[in-house]
Amino acid sequence: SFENKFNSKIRISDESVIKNAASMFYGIGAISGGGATSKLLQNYPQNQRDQILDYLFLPNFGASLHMLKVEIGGDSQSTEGTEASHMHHSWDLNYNRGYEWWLMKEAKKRNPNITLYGLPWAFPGWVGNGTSSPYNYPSLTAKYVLKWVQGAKDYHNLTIDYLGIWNERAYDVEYVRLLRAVLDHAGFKNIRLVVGDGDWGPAHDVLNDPQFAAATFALGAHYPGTLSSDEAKRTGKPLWASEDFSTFNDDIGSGCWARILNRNFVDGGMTSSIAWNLVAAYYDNLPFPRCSLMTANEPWSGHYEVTGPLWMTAHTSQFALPGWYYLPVGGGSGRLPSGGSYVGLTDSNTKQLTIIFETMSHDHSECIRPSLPPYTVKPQNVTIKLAGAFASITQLYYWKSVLSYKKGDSSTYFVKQSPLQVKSGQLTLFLDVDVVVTLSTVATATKGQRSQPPPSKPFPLPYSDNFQNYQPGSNPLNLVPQAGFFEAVKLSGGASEVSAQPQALCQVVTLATLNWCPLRLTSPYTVMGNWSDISVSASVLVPSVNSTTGIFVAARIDQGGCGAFQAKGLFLWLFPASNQYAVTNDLAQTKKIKGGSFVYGYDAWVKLTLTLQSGKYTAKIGNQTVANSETLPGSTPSTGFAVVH
Ligand code: 147
Repeated sequence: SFENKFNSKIRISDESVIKNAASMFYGIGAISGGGATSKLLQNYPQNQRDQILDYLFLPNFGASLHMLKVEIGGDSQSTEGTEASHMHHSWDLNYNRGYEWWLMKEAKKRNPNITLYGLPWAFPGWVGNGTSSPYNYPSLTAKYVLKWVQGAKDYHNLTIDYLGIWNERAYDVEYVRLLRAVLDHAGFKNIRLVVGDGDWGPAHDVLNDPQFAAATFALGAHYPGTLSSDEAKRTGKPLWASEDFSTFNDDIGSGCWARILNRNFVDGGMTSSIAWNLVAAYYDNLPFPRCSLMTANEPWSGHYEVTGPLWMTAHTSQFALPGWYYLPVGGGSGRLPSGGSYVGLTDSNTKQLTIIFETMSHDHSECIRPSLPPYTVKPQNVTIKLAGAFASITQLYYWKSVLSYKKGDSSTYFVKQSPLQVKSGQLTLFLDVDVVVTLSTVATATKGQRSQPPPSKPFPLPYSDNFQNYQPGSNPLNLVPQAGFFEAVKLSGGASEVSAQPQALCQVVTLATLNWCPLRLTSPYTVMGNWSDISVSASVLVPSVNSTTGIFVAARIDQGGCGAFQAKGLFLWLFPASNQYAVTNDLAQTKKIKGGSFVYGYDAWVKLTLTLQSGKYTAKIGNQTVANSETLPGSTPSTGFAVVH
C-alpha cells in the first residue's frame, strides 16, 4: 500500500535511455600518486604484494577497478612525498624510475582492459625554462608529456588512455590545443584529454572555443560535492569526478564513497568517479593517513588491511563495465523518496541491468570535503517496477553492505544474499538506513579472499642501508623523499677514490621545480618510520663543486607533505661552506639551540650521529661530540620521522 509514507515505487526502464558520450559509464578509478601514495607497496614480500594487487585490480574479486590514474612524477612534493620525473633535466630520460610504471603493468596483468590516466602534479624546473609556469614554453611541456606516453608504450608496452593537464592548477587553452596537436602528430590520436582536474571552470572555454572543445574529451572536477555546473552540463561532454573521496577508510569513509559513487551521477551527471587514493602505502604520520581504498604501509611485516571503501567500489565495479550507460534520472536513476539514491546501468545491448541503492545518513557519510548540507534518510520499502527491455527479467542477484553504528554490532561489507525473484516485472526491497544494495543480472561477482595477512609489527630496528644493492637511479625502498629526490648513484671522480664502496645515495634535483604545493620547499630531505627514542646516523660526502650548503640528520620530525617546510624535530646540521655546525628544532633553522665551528673541508666522508634516549640527546660529528644535553629542547616533538638530508 502506497499510503504509507515509508513505501515508495520506482520504475526502471530502458525507454528513456540516451546512448551518448555524456551518459556513457567510463568506470570507477583510483589514483596512485599525488603523491607517493604507493611508495611502500613495492617493498612488500611478493606474496602479500600480489594479494594486495589482486584486491585492487582483479576483475570479479575486489575493487576490480576499471581505471588507474597515476601521477606523472615531477621531482617535487605532491602530498605524501615526491615522485621521480622521467626527465630530471632536458637531456635526461629514464623510464625505470619510481613505481608507477610497475604498478600500471601489475594492473594490466590482472585486467588487460583497465584504462590508464596520467596527470602531472609538478614539473621539473627545465620545463619552465627559467620561469615558474609550465605554460610559458608550452612546446617544452607538451614534449615532456609526450615523452612520458612514448616511454609508456616503447619501454613498458602500456597504452595510455587519458591525460590530464596540471593537477588543481591553471589549465591553458593554448597549451591544451598544442598538446592535442603534438599527440596527434606523434600517433597518439587515441589518447583523450581530461580538462582540467580542478573545478568546472574549463566548461566556459569549451562553450566558446570550438578548437579547445575539440581537444577536450571530458571535463574533470575534483571534490565536486556531487554537483556539476550548468555550463558543464551544457557542453555535452562527459563529466567526471576526476578526483574525489580522500576520506579515512573506516565505516564513515565507506559511507562517503558509497554516497558519492551514486550521487555524482544522480546529482551531477558524472559518469566516472576516481578515488584519491588507491592504497595507503605511505607512513601514517604523513598527511591524510589511510584516505584510501585499503591500507598497506608495513612492508616489513607484510601486514595489510582490506577496508570498507574497497568493497563499496565493488558494489558498482563488479556489476557494470566501461561502455555501459547510466539510465537517466527519472528513468532508472534518481533520489529515493525517503532519502538515499539509486542508479541504473545497462550494457550497450540493453541485455544486462544493474541497480545500485545507497541510503547513507548524513552523519555517517561525510567526506573530507566539501561540507555536506543536512538531509534525512528513513527506512523504506521500495517497490521496483521493471519495464521496457527489463520487463522480462525474472531474477536479480542481490549483494548488500550494512554499516552498523549500534554498540556491539559490526558492519558487514559486500555480502551475497539469495537472489530476488521478480514477479510480473515487480519486486519489493526493504532498505534500512546506511545500507548499500546492488541488484543485478550480472552473475560473476565474488567477494574475493586471500589468505590472512601477517599481524602488524612496528618498523624493525636496527635498520641500515649502504645503498650498494640498488640499481643506479632507484630510490631506496623505505626512505620517502619529501623535498628533492634521492637516488642510488655510482660514485665517480674524486668521490670514488675516497670511497670504500662504489655506490651512494645522492640528492639529484638541482633546479627549482614547478611546484604543486603552494610553498616552495627548499631543503631536500627524505623520511622513514616514526619513533621517539632513536639514534640516526649517516655518513656523508659533500663534493667541493656544485653541492649543498648544509647537510643534516634529524629525529622526531613531525611532518612531511606540503607542510614539510615547517617541519619541527631535532636537527644536527653541518655547513661545509662556513665551517659551522648547528643543532636546531626546525628545518627552517629559526629555532637554533646550539652552534659552533667545525672544519670539515669537502670531498671526504664524515659521519653525523644524533641520539635521543630517555629525554637526553647527543650530537656527534665523526668521533667528536658537538652537543649533548640531559634534557631535550622544549619544542622537540614527542615522536616523528628519522630523516637524512
Ligand atoms: C587534493 C590533491 O589533488 C591530492 O593530491 C591530495 O593532496 C588530496 C588530499 O585530500 O587533495 O588536493 C586538494 C587539496 C585541498 C583541497 C582540494 C583538493 N581543498 O582544500 O579544497
